[in-house]
Amino acid sequence: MNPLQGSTPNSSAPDHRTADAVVVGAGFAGLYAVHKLKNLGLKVVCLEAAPDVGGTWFWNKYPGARCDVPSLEYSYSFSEELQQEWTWTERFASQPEILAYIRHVAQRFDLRRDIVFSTRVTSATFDETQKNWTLTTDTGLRVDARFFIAASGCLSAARTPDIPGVMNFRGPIYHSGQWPEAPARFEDLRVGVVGTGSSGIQIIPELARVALQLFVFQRTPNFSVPARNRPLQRQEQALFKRHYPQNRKRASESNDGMLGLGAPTEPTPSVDELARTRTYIARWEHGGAAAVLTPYTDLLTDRTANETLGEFVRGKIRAIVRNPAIAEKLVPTDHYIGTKRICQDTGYYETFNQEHVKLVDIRQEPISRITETGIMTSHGHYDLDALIFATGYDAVTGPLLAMNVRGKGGLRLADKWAEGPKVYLGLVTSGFPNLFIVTGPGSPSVKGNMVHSIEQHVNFIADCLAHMRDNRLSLIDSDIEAEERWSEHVREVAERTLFPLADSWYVGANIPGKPRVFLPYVGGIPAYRKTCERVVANGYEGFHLQ
Ligand code: N01
Repeated sequence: MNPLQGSTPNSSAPDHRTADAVVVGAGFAGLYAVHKLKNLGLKVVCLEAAPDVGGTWFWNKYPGARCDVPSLEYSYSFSEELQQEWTWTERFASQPEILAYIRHVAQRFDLRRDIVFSTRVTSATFDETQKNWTLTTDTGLRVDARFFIAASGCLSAARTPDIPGVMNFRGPIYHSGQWPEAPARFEDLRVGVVGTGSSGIQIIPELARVALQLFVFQRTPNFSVPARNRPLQRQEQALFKRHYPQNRKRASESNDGMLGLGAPTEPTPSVDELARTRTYIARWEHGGAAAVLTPYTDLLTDRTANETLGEFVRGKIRAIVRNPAIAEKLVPTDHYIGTKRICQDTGYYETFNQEHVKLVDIRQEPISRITETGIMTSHGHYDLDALIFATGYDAVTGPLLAMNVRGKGGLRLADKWAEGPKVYLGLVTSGFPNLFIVTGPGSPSVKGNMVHSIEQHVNFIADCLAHMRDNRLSLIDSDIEAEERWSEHVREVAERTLFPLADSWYVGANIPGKPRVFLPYVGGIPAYRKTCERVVANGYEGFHLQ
């Protein structure tokens, strides 16, 4: 018998399936996992909560949703034909275009037949006797599989704050990360947006175009830089495609998996203030978060260096927003620039120069409750016809814990991670054999080009499964000490930077009670990849294979 294949006999019941691998999620990660594992000859079932493929790009249909990684790079590299045949229209792709691309991939590689849509996993339990995972779902479907590939995403557990009275509101309520299929209408309405992270900052300028009045309820201002999105010229796209493999390789050698403007080589003190400001201006004009954050080596490790850029961007905000009192409210002062995920916008700060847009600083006037007709703050009532929460996610660990995962001896993942996640290489957590997490905690994931990191992880997993098949191995777990050492390394690397200082979702600060642990690995994609390669070269060092 092939040791990778599940031992449970196939059931004829329509609500019970068996597979070699069950993949949860049909976004970029899940689709590629299905493709790779099928190519290994495995029987794969993919479970997806949404009615279609796309993952985050299915759910985030809000006005203005757009990627902040250049479209030519935010795409799969595994198929030269695919990357040659697809045409991107803009420098930074919009949500509809990315979703169309993902649908094309699903079609082109015939992946839909392996996906069960509109099916949310409610539990995942490891059976030590059978050496199988059993996943149950909200539709009654049960899947037994030897391998469980969690491709459930880092930013898929949307979070709506528990504000009193929210159920009473008579108008429509939206969450940016759970946007409905049916078109939402805001023309001539009085609209409230709660939250000014990346999502809110994209939604707000779009709504300002159509809403009668727009009220932005801001708790903490964020740094945002202009995207300077534009149509892609046919020639520049053709040139890029001509050198696609080389471009991908160069990108994989950068810390964030993107080409950008090249890796910085010198720290801020190596140039005088005038030269530095010129560089900051050039980067600001070039546009894109990555360009603004990467001219010098010490911007995310040294407070003084960071403040040179922070002050530059604060100056830009003050120059754009005409009312100085409003500008001051929009200027971030509670964190070092880039230590919370920096936002990328099109006309965000300019929006506040419009008469019908009002910034409500809810630190000065806290929201007391939501009423049938709007939001009540300590200062008064804001009449609203529609309400949008752009209030973020229980990031990275949230989607995994939501699946109610139980490993060996009935150990709950939630209990194992009560003090924070421990995941060897961000891929495997001990006590949960044959569970692979794609872009899990402790891997570069959200700190770079996600598609790049997804491909690297899925390739690692597929190679590992091939190795297991070839060596007649059926179980993989991580060594508890290797996992501890890796978690410690992830923490140490983060401590060398300014990242842990910010109250960001990177440390779980947005979720009450979530342990404060820096979740992604910030040692850079090349260093991470080399570690993975070394682990494999040393016979899967740090893993237990049986
Ligand atoms: O979520 P966020 P997001 N009352 O957590 C506020 C990716 N992404 O969906 O800072 C009032 O960043 C909260 O305020 P505060 C990207 O990685 C990428 O915007 O907690 N306000 C904050 O302002 C991004 O980082 C793209 O004080 C409340 C906001 O809600 C990640 O997704 C686009 C509140 C949440 O900001 C998440 O971004 C979109 C409350 N009770 C998203 N609770 C691109 O590629 C929370 N807030 C461009």
